[in-house]
Amino acid sequence: MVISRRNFLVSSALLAGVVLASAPALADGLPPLAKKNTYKVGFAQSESNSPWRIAQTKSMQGEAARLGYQLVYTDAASSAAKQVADVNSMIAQGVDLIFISPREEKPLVPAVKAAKKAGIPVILLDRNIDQSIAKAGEDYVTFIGSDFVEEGRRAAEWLIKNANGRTKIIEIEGTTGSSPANDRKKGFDEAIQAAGGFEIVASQSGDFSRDKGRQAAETLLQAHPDADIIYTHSDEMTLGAIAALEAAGKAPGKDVLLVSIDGSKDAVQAIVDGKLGATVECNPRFGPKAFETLQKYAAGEKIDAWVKNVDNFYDSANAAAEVANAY
Ligand code: GYE
Repeated sequence: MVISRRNFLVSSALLAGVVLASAPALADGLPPLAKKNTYKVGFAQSESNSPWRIAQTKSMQGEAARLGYQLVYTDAASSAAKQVADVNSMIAQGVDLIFISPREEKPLVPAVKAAKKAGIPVILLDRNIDQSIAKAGEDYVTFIGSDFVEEGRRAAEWLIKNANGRTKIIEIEGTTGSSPANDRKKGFDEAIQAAGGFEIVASQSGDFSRDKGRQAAETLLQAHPDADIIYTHSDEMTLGAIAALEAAGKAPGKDVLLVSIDGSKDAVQAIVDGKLGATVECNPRFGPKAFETLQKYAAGEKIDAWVKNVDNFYDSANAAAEVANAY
């Protein structure tokens, strides 16, 4: 087929029109979201390896179903590269908005920017991305989640009051490069240093997983047999550390004091059983707040850069009463 000059010009203009329609003039602003009765929304989950993740996914799916919205759900199976591909496929499917729980702070930044470029607003859930290269209100609408620095600080404050002469701490960190691992370390380490009298004898990642937490605890307990405190950044890793202690013939809660973060049912039960000292809740129930934020955004309301979740706290004073309410 021979394309005439006129046809060529018309089709170029059409093409330009199409490109403009799918990528509105955003300049520095965020992509708008039309007010509609129903939406097709993406949720790019990072992994499903803990009760925390499962509770979060359930809360998102439950609220989407309640509202009658279509939810395109993906599970990155602990791979930041897969999560980037998942977001790109949601962009290709033309969803109205994408919720992302970014596994790590840096690798998800290009995916967030690609969504903006395609005219799709992004709301970050539970973990943040690197604030030196991406910003709420510019690259994404907002971050909904807990104050992880505060969570680490609360764990330290409980420990400072309840250590009873114990001083040598093993710290088991979350996923390297994730915002909760960075911030829970910062909050805890700073408060412990300020209190004085404690020593963090080793600090190593357990990737927020029960089995890797168990392995890290096993290795670090061998290298530091005199450690008498274990702080981990998540309950799954704490449950792994409890298993490692028991395998080494030590009594968790007595020989070694444990303090944790997340507030899962198994961890609250471990407090009732006297094996775990305390756990700072990290609230995983995002659904209602996530979709309410979407609706506010569509209505043109101003959204704060950080929509904070409120966290509970469990120790021997309330664990028995609260275990039924924990996730
Ligand atoms: O604490 C941990 C999970 O990102 C805040 O991720 C979340 C953390 C949660 O794997 O257990």
